[in-house]
Amino acid sequence: MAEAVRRGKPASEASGRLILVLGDQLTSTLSALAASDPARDRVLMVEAYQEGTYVPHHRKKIAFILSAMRHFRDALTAAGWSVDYITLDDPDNTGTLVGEVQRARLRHGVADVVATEPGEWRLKTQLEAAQVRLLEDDRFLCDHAGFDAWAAGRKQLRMEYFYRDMRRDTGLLMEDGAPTGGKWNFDHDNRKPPRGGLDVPAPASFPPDAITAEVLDLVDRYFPENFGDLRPFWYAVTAADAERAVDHFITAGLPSYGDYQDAMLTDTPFMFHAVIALYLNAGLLDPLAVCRQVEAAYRRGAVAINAAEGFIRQVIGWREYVRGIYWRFMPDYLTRNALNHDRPLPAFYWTGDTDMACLADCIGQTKREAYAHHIQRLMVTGNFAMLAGVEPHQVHEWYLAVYADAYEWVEAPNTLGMSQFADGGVLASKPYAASGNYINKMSNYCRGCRYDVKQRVGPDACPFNFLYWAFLDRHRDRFAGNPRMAQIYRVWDKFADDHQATIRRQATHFLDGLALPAAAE
Ligand code: FAD
Ligand code: DLZ
Ligand code: SF4
Repeated sequence: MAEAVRRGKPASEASGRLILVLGDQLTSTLSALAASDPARDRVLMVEAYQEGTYVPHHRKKIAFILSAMRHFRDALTAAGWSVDYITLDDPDNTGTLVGEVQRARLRHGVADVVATEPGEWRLKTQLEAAQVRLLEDDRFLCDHAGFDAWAAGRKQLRMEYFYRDMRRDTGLLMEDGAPTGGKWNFDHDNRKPPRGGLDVPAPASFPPDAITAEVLDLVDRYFPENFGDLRPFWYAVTAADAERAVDHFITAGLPSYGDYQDAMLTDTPFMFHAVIALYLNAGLLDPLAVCRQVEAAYRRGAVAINAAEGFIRQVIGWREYVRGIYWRFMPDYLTRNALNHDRPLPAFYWTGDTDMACLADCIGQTKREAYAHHIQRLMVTGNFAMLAGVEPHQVHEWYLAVYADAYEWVEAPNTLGMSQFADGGVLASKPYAASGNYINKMSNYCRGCRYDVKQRVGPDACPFNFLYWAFLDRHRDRFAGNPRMAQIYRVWDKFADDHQATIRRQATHFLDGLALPAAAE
């Protein structure tokens, strides 16, 4: 990494270079632009068919990226840059980023191509092989060297300690070197179950303009087989509108963000969440600026400390931490399968067609909106895949495809590490496995479900229940010695032998009966 980054030359030594700007690099201060000169150098942006299909990205996600790219092209042009913008339907478009870099080199007689490093190992190796010089991505608060220095010599890379250092570094919610409110973490206040009559705001939405309308037609034509509903399309596609979405969140969602961070309600996809990860990750928002706005809301008394701290922890803590983990452990991270899971992903992940109400709701909204909030991703779809023993790489590809905010640097550690325990405990000290009881406590899903969350076995038993116990039983050798799991194994050990046998049998029968996607059958 550092090798590739160091190869960047200062602008004064270069002339007439090409600057490749990727679909998630829509930031006017991007390192590759800052190191170049609009009077001499030329920007290259490419709508690449391959980038939309190497996993079947959600159609809303593709439309978001392409429309935001086109708006960014216009902003660059207005700022004096020459931009080669290759559209998806350009008859000469080779369909790949590297193919378009080579064509642009020939077109302009330029060998020197520079880019800010991509957020995916796959693309980084492709660009390096094509002799594209990569500059460090300085849109993050913690660079690669900073993360490595933090990680060096530690046995365990726990997010909480990383987060405290980020608070000290940024000064966010700090008073004379101590955390505001006397505690680093107010997570204990952030686990309220949902209650009836909650007034949940809708996220800010933006009607498609002419550029977006054209992109929607293009996506319809080029990606008919991809996952998800394209319309209605309501995302922001410019930095200015993304900032409006932040303002809206701070007024409407943030006051209840902390309290109901883990709560889930049927047909209420966004709860009090910010719905800004797609904008942050595409470069339309600056993470530190957003956190400073949230801190300011706390300081003027508009929101409580548990809301402000909870939000800031996600952005300067988790977001930066998972990026550090990704680059530190790639490329082998992607192949990890510590629990040796090997089942194919069930077909209903692509359709939402299941009797399990919690999964049907989370997958249904994912299809419609390319969005689910953290607890839905972790404790419903992720939890089920792990309890069912699904091969983690298939789970990873699903998450990478279906969410508008998904790029590998952030998606893979969350999926493989946090939700599937496939990294063997790099990220989490114990698996996020839970029975139906957790889902029942944190949502109203079970009330409308064909299964009975109170039953462990039998024809009406909630599948999360018998799958949970069968999972713990299967992985006893790995987890029974974990002090945080000892109590739960004591409960299992008190079950009668025939009850344990019934649980095992029902889990196997249920999993063997799950429909698989056509290709896996
Ligand atoms: P909010 O809940 O409002 O949080 C505010 C911001 O904090 C988010 O916008 C995001 O930038 C950041 N954040 C919160 N949690 C995390 C986290 N665990 N890791 C990194 N950033 C975080 N997030 C992605 O941005 N892209 C992904 O591809 C992605 N895949 C995930 C896969 C799984 C299995 C899980 C369990 C989580 C994943 N997350 C991912 C983290 C989290 O679910 C999303 O960031 C969040 O749901 C985005 O919605 P929001 O903007 O409303 O977030
Ligand atoms: C995800 C995506 C999609 C769907 N399309 C494009 C594209 O047409 N052009 C482009 O430059 N980038 C696209 N991307 C983002 C990349 O696939 C990749 O995920 C990120 O650039 C990694 O940082
Ligand atoms: Fe999900 Fe089980 Fe509740 Fe049904 S009963 S909604 S399957 S947790």
